[in-house]
Amino acid sequence: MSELNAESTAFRAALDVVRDVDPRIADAIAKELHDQRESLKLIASENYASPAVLLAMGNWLSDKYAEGTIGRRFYAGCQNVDTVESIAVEHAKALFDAPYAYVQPHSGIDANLVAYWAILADRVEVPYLKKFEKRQINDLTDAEWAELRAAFGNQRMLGMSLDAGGHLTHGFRPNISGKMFDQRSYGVDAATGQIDYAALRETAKEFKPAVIVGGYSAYPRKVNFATMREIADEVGATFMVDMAHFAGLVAGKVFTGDFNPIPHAHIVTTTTHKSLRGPRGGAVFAQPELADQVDRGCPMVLGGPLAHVMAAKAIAFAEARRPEFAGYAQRIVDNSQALATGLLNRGATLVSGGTDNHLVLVDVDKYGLTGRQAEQALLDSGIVTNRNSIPQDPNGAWYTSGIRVGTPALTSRGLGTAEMDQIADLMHTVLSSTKPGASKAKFDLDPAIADRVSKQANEMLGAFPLYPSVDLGI
Ligand code: DSN
Repeated sequence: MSELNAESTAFRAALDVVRDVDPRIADAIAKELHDQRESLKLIASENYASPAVLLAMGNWLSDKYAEGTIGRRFYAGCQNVDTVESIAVEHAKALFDAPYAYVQPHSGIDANLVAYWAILADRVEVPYLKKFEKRQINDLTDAEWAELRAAFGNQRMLGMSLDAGGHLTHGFRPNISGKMFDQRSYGVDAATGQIDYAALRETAKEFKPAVIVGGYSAYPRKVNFATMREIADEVGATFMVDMAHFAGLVAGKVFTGDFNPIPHAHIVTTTTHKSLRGPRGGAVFAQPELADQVDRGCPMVLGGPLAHVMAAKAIAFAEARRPEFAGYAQRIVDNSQALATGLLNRGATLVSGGTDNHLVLVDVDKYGLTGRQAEQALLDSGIVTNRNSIPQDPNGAWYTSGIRVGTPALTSRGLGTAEMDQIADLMHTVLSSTKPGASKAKFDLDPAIADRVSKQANEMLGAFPLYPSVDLGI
């Protein structure tokens, strides 16, 4: 028998150790790899992290509490966590050419909360309440907190509307940001489906927000962050960008100049697991004047940092600094555009008519379907997508009228533009063969068609093995 490579040996050994305690967990982990290998994954926010990223997470760094910041912890014995966090920060700053990075957030929501707190704390300290100027915000009494909350006064946020592609954490009620802030939305131009910067400027002038949030989770176009910063400056707002979805495109230098948020925003948040291909987690980048406030993220907003995940973030940032990552980032967009072209050629309607980034938003109302019906019909045919609102969505946020598809994961797997055209064909076949049913969730799709598409999708995937270096031997 030939010798196993390092990745197979490592994952097999890890599963054996886990199996000794509860085989069901080892089986579920192994089955997840099997299921991912079989799945045509078009979820725009998912990806496949490298074996090095995955392996960096399974170790005793997980056992250490390290609240605080590098070299200034609330616990003793954090020297190795300091090393790991320092290296992650070093790679993050170099990767994004950012003056400051904070790599502790556990998720994108956490990163946004850290940023919101930092923005509010920064804005209140000097301009609003002279008497608190010299105080640490953490040392205030309850009475002073009450006074401070009243003094914050302008807690207005201007963010992208949900149906235009904004995210719940950009000031919407199901998220705490919708309670912290009085939110107003900017949207897209009805004709172009693209951000209407003139309307955004007018809304900003009238609403006078403390914070303008750029970024999205379902907008298929580039955003001009230079213009948004100009607008923020005109109204005295802090400009924050949530680049969770497109961080990999910034890291890979596909989004540069006016479209790179780092030089234009006061503060930028991200997740690390989407187009960036890292572990699940978040990070914050900021201009130096906000750094002290961001550093208070833990324990102000976050629980103890996950040192094992910070180790994996360091590996992911290091991988993204390699020259080949730029090629990967460009292929994500090439694939997305090929998928868009393939769908358009077959008669689909796309929000904004195409894409500049990693995602495509299909208007399935044009197929006579709700997003819910389309999502399930595609899933039944072996194609994993998610339903999403589209601008002025007639079906609301639950059923929706859109399907969001993204290419970061399949690009990691090695699929290219020819396969994207085939996928467009498979998607169009399913969507045009599906008939709406008695409710917004029910539909009718000939099982023979679903079966045929599923087999074709699987055949295509067979040529692009996922984690080819990992053989679990089962
Ligand atoms: N869940 C992510 C997405 O799918 O866009 C954002 O939170």
